[in-house]
Amino acid sequence: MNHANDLDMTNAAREIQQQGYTIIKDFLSAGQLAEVRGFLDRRTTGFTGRNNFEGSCTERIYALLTQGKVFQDIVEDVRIMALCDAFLEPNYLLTTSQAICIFPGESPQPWHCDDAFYSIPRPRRLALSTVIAIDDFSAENGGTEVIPGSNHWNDEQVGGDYRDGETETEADFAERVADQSIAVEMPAGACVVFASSTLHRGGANTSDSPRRALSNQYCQPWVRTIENFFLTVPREEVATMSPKIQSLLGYSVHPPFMGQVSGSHPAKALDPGFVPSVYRR
Ligand SMILES: O=C(O)CCC(=O)C(=O)O
Repeated sequence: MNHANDLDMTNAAREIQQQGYTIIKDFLSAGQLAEVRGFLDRRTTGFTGRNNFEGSCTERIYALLTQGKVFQDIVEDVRIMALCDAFLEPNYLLTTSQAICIFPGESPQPWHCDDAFYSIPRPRRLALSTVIAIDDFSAENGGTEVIPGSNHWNDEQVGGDYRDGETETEADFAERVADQSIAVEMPAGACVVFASSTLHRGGANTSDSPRRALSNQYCQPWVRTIENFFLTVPREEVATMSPKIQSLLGYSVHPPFMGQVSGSHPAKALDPGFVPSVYRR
């Protein structure tokens, strides 16, 4: 397995293009890792997901970038921005920002890709996902599993269950790909970056400790985002964030006019007292 580890993301971008994923080994600084761990120690409640995708033994904290500057710094890390620049069109968006804590006893997630809900034929380039290890990832504790090269698969190869449930069950699919998948084993602080079309899943946690991770995902500027950050992040708070984060949250225009607010640039909506022109009398 190759490891991208420096500020030059050329090799990492090539790996994502060729095999569907890359690993940035020393992604978080020691300070960032300690800060994230402190937050998760205070904030995880044991509240778990509502289905086998979210995970019945998995806790997720969404809109994570609202929970401190450290999370915003991780979202706009220069290495990830370089990969987004390489894979996505200018004005790309943050589509989700979450913590994923897989507790002992969790079963594997269904195999999936993070762009399954966009009805555009595969292969496609719609988004880029990151999973950042907050604990060491192993095959036993639920380290992310990926199917190398599956970013190149077409709709037929991916099978039915992930589109319409008609041609192949989840169990049949899991059996078909069993000898093609690998568990990403990486130290805490490392980050796996993959094309959203790469098939992957959170693994089963058969260990006796949680496997904690962060996942920030980025999408093309012309698709709908998973999280609706316009409603989760108050505008006064967005106004305190960096211009890059503001743009990632949708306070940008994708030319010629996607994202406009009553004919104005959406960044104007961050001025206190902004009133969309349609309401001005
Ligand atoms: O937790 C993981 O390792 C992967 C999670 C994932 O793929 C997802 O929730 O979409």
